[in-house]
Amino acid sequence: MERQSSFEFDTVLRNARVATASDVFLADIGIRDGKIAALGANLPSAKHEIDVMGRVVTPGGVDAHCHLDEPMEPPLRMADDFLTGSRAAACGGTTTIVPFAVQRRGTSLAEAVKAYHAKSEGRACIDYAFHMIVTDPTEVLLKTELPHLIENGYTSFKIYMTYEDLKLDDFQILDLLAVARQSGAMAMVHAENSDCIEWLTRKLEAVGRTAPRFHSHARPMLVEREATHRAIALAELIDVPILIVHVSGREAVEQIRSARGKGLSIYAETCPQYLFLTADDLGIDDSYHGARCVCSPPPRDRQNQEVIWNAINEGLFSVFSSDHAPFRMDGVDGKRPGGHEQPFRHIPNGIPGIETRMALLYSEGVLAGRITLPRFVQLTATGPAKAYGLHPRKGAIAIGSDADLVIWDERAKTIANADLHHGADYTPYEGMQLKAWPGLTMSRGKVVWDGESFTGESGHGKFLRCGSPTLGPRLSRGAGPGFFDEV
Ligand code: DUC
Ligand code: ZN
Ligand code: ZN
Repeated sequence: MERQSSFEFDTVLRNARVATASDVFLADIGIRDGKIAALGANLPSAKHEIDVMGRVVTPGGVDAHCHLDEPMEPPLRMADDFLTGSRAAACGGTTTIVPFAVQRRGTSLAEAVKAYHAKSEGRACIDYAFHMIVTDPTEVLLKTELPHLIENGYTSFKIYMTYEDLKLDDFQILDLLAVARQSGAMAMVHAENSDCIEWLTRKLEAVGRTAPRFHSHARPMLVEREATHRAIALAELIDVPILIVHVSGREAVEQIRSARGKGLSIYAETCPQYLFLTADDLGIDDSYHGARCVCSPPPRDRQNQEVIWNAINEGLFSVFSSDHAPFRMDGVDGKRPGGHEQPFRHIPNGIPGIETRMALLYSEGVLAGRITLPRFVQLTATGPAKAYGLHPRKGAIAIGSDADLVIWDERAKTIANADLHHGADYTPYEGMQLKAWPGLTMSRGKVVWDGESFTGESGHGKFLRCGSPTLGPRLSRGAGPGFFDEV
C-alpha cells in the first residue's frame, strides 16, 4: 500500500531505554502502521515525536491469566466485562489479555468459545486471545472438537483439579494431556487436591470456623504440593509440557524445581498476591473484611513470599499473571452473595489485579533491586507471549512486532482504588506506596493511557489467534521414548 504521509514513521519514541527480555539498550523506536518498523539512533522525523529522554520503555504487558465476564450462578457476577477489564489493563501497562472461555458441563466447548466471542466482540480496548477451560472431556470433545479448536488458534486450555463444577479426575486429565501432546497445545493446571479441601472444610464448619480467614486453613500448602506432584507425574506419563498456574509458595516450588531438575518441561506461573499478600490479609480475627482477599491458592506468609522472589530470580517462572477475578464487596452479586456475609465456602474466589500487576513488579521488583529489568520483561510480556503462541507479535520490542509499548514513570505513586479503572469496588493493595507507574501505554501504535487518563476506545482490541507455544521443546523430556510411546 502506498503511504500518503511524507513521514517515514507515524511515531518515533526518541532516546528510549529499551528493555527486552535479554538486554537494555538506548534507541529510537520508529512506529509505522501499528508496528515497530525501526530501532536505531537518530531515526528520521515522524508525524508524532515523543522524546522519552532515557526513560525505560518495555513491551506492553501480556496478562495471560485473567477472568472476565465468566458465566456465574446468580446472583454472582464478575465485576469486569471485556470493556472495563481491558480498560483497566491498558491503564496498568498491559496491552494483551488472555481470559478464559469456560465450558459448562453438558454443553460443547465450541459453544463456550462462540459465546465468549459474543461477549468480547467490539468491547475490548486492547488485543485479546482466549484460553479454554475444559470441564467435560467427552469422546467427541477429545477426538474432534478440541483438536479442531486448537488448530484454529485456541492453543491453550486450563484443567482444574478442584472446584466441584470444574474439576477433572486423573483419567480425564490424562486424556486431555494426550490431546495436548498430539496437537501441540499448552495445558495449564490449577493444582489443588479437591478431596483434602472438602474434608478440611467440613471439619472447620463442624466447629463453626467459617470466617474468611479459615479459607486458607482449608487450603494449606500440602494440598497444592500433592496436586502439583500429581499433575507433574501425569504430564511425565504422557510426556508433554504443562504449565502450573498461580504457584503460591515453597512446597509447589520444590515440586517444580525437582521436575525440571529431571529434565521435564514443567513451566510455571506466579501472581502478585503471592509476593505482596499473606494469609493475614484474609483476617487475623473473624471479621468479614478478609473476604476481599479470598482467592485460591490463598496467599501464604512472608517466608513463602521470599521463596517466590528467589524462584523468580532463579528462572523457575515463565509467566507472571494477575489471575484477576474481580468481585464487588458491596452489593448482592459479589463477595456477599445475596447481600449477606457467608461462610468462606460460599465466598467467590478471586481478587482484582489486572491494573496493578505491572507496576507492583516494576516498583517492588526492579526498582527495589530484587530483579533485573530483562527478568521483568520476560515475566510480564515475553514469557507469557511465548507460552501461548503470541510471540514475537506480542511481548517483544523487535522490528515487525506490534507497537505495544509502555513508557515508565519512575515517581512515587500510592495505590488507591479511586484511581483504578476496573469494576471492582476495592483493591487489595490500597495504600501501598510504589515507586513507578506506567506513564504511557501504546496498543498497536495508539496511545491508550497517557499517564493520567484512559485514551483508548472500546472495540480497538482485536482477537488474536494463537500459534504453538515456543517456550521450549514440544516434548517434556525432549528425547523419547516415554511411557506414552510404550503403550
Ligand atoms: N482462583 C482461581 O483458580 N480462579 C479464579 C480466582 C481464584 O482465586
Ligand atoms: Zn486457577
Ligand atoms: Zn484463575
